[in-house]
Amino acid sequence: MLTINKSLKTFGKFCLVLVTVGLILSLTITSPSSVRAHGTIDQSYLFGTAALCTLPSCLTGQEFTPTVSNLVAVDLFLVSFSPTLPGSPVSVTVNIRAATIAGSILGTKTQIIAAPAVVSQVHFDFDSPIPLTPGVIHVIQVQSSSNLGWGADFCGVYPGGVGIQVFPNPCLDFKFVTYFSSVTAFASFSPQVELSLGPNLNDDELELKANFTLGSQTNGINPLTEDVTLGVGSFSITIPADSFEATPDGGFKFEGTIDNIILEAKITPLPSLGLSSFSFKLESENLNLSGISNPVTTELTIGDDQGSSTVTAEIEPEN
Ligand SMILES: [Ca+2]
Ligand SMILES: [Ca+2]
Ligand SMILES: [Ca+2]
Repeated sequence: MLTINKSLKTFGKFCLVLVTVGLILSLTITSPSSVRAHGTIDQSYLFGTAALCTLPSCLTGQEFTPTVSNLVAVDLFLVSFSPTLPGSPVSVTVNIRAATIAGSILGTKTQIIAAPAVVSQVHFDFDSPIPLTPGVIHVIQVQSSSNLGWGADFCGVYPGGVGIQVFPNPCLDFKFVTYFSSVTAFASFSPQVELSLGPNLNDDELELKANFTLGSQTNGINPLTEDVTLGVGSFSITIPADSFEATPDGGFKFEGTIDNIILEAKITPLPSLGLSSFSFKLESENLNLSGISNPVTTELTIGDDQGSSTVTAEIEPEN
C-alpha cells in the first residue's frame, strides 16, 4: 500500500478562482476547496460585492481572529482597479501584523501577479509558518504597486474583526481566507542524500542519512502507528503505519518491497542528543529518479511531525 507520488509538488504561485460576471466590481460567491496547495483553512470571509484600493496610500487591511497558532498562507480576492491594468504584472505585499494595522509585522510575502480583470482568488504562501496567538486579533495588510481592488463587503458580518481602509470600519469586511499547518516542524533536520542513477527505468538507488530533532511543540513520534513519508525532489515514498517494527535499541526498522521498490529504513533514538533526537537511515533500490537534479528538497514526515531541508545530493551515474 506504499504510495509513490512522482507528481511534482505544485506550489502554485497563485490560484485563481474566477468569481465575477458582469460589472467589474460585482462578484458572486465561490467557496474555495477546504485544503489548498498549502495548509488547511482556519478563518475565511467570502462575501461582498465591492472592492477597495490596495495602494500603500489606502492603508488597507482586514482584522482576523485565528483559532490556531500559526499561519502558512492566505487567499485574497483581487481585481484591477483601472481599465488598462488587467494582465500587467503587479507586486503585491501581504503583511501579517499583530493587533492593529500599525502592529509589529509577524510575517510578510511579496508576490508578482498578473492583475486580474475580474475579482479573482489569489493564493499567497508564506516562506515559513507565522506564529499567531489564538483568540487574539491580527491584521492582514495588503499593499500593491499598482492599484488593485480587494473584494469587500460594506455590510460585513465576519465576527473575528473588521476591515480597515485608513481607519477600522465596523461595517466593512474584506474577502479572505487564512490557512494553517497542522504539522509540527522539526527543530533540526540535516539529511545527507546519495543518488545512483542507472541508464534504465526503475534502476536508480537512493541512500539517505539524517539526524533530526523534533520541534518543542511535538507530541512525539510513533512509527509503529504513523505513516512515514520521505520526499526527495519530486520523488516521494510513504511507508504506511503498521509497517515498522520495534528494535531492541528502542528504535524502529522496516525492510521490504513496496510497489516494486526495495526498501530498508531505520529510525534510531539518539539519547546523547536529547530525548527528541533520532537518526533516520533509508536505502532503496529499483526507483525511477530520472530528471532529478541538485539542489534537492528533502522532506521527512512522521505522523504530524515534519522536517524539510534543501541539500546538495551526491549524484553519480551508474555504468
Ligand atoms: Ca466584521
Ligand atoms: Ca534510471
Ligand atoms: Ca507527532
